[in-house]
Order: sequence, then structure tokens, then C-alpha cells
Amino acid sequence: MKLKTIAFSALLAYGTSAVTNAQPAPKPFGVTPNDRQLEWYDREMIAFFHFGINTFENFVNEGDGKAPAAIFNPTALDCNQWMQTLKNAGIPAAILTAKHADGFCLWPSAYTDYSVKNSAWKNGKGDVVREFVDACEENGIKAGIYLGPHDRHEHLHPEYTTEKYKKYYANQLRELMTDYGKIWETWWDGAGADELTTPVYTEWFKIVRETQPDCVIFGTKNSYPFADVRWMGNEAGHCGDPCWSTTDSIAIRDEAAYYDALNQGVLNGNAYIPAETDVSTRPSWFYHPEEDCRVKSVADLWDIYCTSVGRNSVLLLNFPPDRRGLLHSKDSLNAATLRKGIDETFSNNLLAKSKVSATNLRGKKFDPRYLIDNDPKTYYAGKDGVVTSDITFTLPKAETFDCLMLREVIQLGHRTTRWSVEYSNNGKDWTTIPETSSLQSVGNKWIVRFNPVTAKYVRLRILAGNATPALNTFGVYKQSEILKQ
Ligand code: IPT
Repeated sequence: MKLKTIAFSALLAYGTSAVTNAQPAPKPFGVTPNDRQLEWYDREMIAFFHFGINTFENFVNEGDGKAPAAIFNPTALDCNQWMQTLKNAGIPAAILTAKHADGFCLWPSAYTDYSVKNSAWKNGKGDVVREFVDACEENGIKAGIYLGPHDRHEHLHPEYTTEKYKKYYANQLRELMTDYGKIWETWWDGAGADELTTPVYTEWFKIVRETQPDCVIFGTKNSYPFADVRWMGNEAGHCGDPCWSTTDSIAIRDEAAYYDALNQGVLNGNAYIPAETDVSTRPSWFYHPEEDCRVKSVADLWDIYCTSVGRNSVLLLNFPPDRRGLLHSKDSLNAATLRKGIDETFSNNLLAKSKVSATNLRGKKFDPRYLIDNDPKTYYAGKDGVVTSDITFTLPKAETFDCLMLREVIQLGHRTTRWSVEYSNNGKDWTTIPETSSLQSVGNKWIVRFNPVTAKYVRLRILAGNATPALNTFGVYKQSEILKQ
């Protein structure tokens, strides 16, 4: 009786539609992203800057820590020029190698002489990290720091114990995390760092969390327990299909399973650690003039975008500054063209004016038309307990498309585990787009490209799931011609 009274007064107070809208949102399934991971997903792309003493040596990517500090001498360093590239490429965040494996520090650390202090640059009075964070701030770019855990200059020095190195690194980490404003990401490269055990990282982790609560931690191998984001298993830009954000205790796996778990994640794994895709615009991480003719083309970058951002990952794209301290115009131009092509492609969802129906309906507030309303806050969801759904789009007229994109409400966990897309010209006979015949994960964004199809009807089929679907966006598109360059 009491319940009825409440329901009735609610009806009076808010009207019928408000009562319909009171339909509760689906409950999250399994492990879900934290606030840092949600912010990180929104970046979509991050720039990596590999710059340091290697830049001034002859074709070195992994310095041995013996090159004299004096050789570091950029003739025209301008971090604002780097930021201009990022702005033209729509990249909102950047990570600088403050110290790579050679141990040379781009800032005047109080704990070593192997730094810009002893370089010819600005008579030892310069600070690249400062110039980098200032330029980020001025241009509205989120700054991140790579402080290489592996350090051939200090860490592998015979008189250094791991304990001593742990303190050395901790001191440097504290300098970078406290003296340079807000740091949005820190990068713990696993390369060469096997002897740095999880307890060592525990100390370093505490420093990051105390000083920079919003800082995303890239972790791998022994730093994995602290990771917000994981490595994706290769440096070629190709995430697995599927690519789950969930995974499990990666460190105890054998080699092959280790790479699979990184590349594809683990369906219903017990930790939410999405994959970050690090790849360079050139064959190497550091700048070498010999590679000016081997800069990745726009088409290469578009492939990489589709197999990283389009596979539920975030792309960390490396732009190596040259000996002047500037980015080469080819790298900058290609990144700007990529952005233009991405925007051109995805600004025109060919389903935008279609009629939408679905076999699994939760209620008005979660109507399937929210899939095409271009509003990130609204979404389609099905009824609790019903994990499948056929969602049919009837276009005003037949359109030709060669690309599609689906987004899940990631705050609610990985729900859909199998899906495909079909098309038809009479609404009765359906053909599956072959490239969609075995799709599994969705996550933040899933993109599929295929041979052009012309159709008046499109059907998104949610074929299996952990829970009723919760999907943010679905679209079909024609790829911009400029992405073919
Ligand atoms: C590789 C590391 O093993 C891995 O842990 C991760 O840090 C990765 O680098 C980043 O790209 S080593 C590399 C030579 C494949």
C-alpha cells in the first residue's frame, strides 16, 4: 500500500514521461575503469617524444650510458613547435623521455652529473623538461613523463646495488613529480628492467600516487600490479582482435601466453588494465636523418589508428625531435593529414537520419536512436537478462560505406562479447559484412574497414554478451580519400 502511494505521488509530481524515464541504468558488469582510465580513453591519441643524448650520436637508439654529456646540444630547441604539431593533429597529451636507458637526464637533477647541467646546451643552464611542460601548459596539452627504470649509466654501474638505485630513482621521480606541475602520465618501460622487482616499484608507485593522484601509470612486467594501462605486446601498432581491457595476472604466464594476454587482454579477467599502443612515426624511436625517407605515410598511420584506437586502445605515437630540437615537417604534416581524414570520415555518420528499431528494448531513456544522436551522454541499452539484440537502421536512401564504428558504455564494463553487422536492400535478405563475421570485443571504440557496400538497411547484431548491451554510438562511414595518401 505504501509503495503504491509513493508511485502515485511520483506520477503526479513528475508526469508520465518522467516515470518512464525513471527506468534505471543497467548495472556495471565485472571490473570497470577508474577515473584515470576514463580520462586516458578520452585522449584517444598521445604523442611520445624520444629525445636525448642518443639524438646526438650516430644511429643510436639504446645508448650505453657512456656518451659524454657535453654532446647534448640542440641548436634551435622549440617545444612550442612540437605542440603546434600536436594541435594540428588533434593530439591532447604528450610524454617526454626525461631519461632513457642511457641515463642522461633532460633536466638538471640534483642527484647526478649526467644531465643537461654538463652539456654544451645553454652553457649547462637549460632544462628541457621545464621547456616541455611550459609549452604543454601554454598550448593546453597534458604533460607526461617517461623516466626510464633501466639506466645504464647509474643502475648498471658496478658500485650500485638495486637498493641504492631504488633510492636514486625515487629521488628523481620525486623531482619530476613535484617540480613540474601536473603530470598526466608516467611510463615504466619494461625494456631491460627485469631485475627491478615489484617491491622496488612499490616504493616508486607510492611517490606517484602521493604527488600526482590523477597520473596514469603505464606499467609492464614487474610494475604491472600498479598499472592503469598495459603494454599491448608489440611496437607495430597492432592490437589484437579481440582486445579486452580486462586481463589477469600477466607476470606468471609463459612467454607466448604473456604476449597474447597483452595483445588481446583476457575476457572476464579480474583486472581492468586497457592496452596502450606505442609506435613510432619512423622505424626508430630516436631521430636519425637516414630515416627521413622512411616516415610512415598517412595511409600507414590510418591503419595504425584503426588497429589501436579502433581496437579499444589509446595510440601513443612517437615523434622524434631532430638535432635542432625540432620535429621534421614530414612527420608533422602526415599527423595533421591523418587528423583531417579522421574528422572528415567520422563527421558524417550515414546512419544519422535513419529510422532505428531493436529487438531488445529497455525503455525510452535507452532508446536505440541514441546510437546515432552523436551525444556521448546518451546510450542504448537492453533489458536485464537479455544479452542479444538486433538493431535495424532504415536509411532514407541507399548509401555507400566502407567503414563502421561501435562504442560501448565502458563505465558499465565489457558487456558484449560477440557481434556482427549485416546489410540489405529490401529489409528481408541480409548479407553479413565478412570482416565483421567473428567480432568479439567492443570497449571504448571498435572500427572495422571493408570493401565498399551500398545498402538502404543496416543491422547491428549483438550475438552474445556478459550482460544486456549498453552501446553509445554506432555508425557507418565512407573513408576520406586523403587517408589513402
Ligand atoms: C618492450 C618491453 O619488454 C615491454 O615491457 C614494454 O616496455 C615495451 O618494450 C614498450 O614498447 S622491449 C621492446 C624492445 C619490444
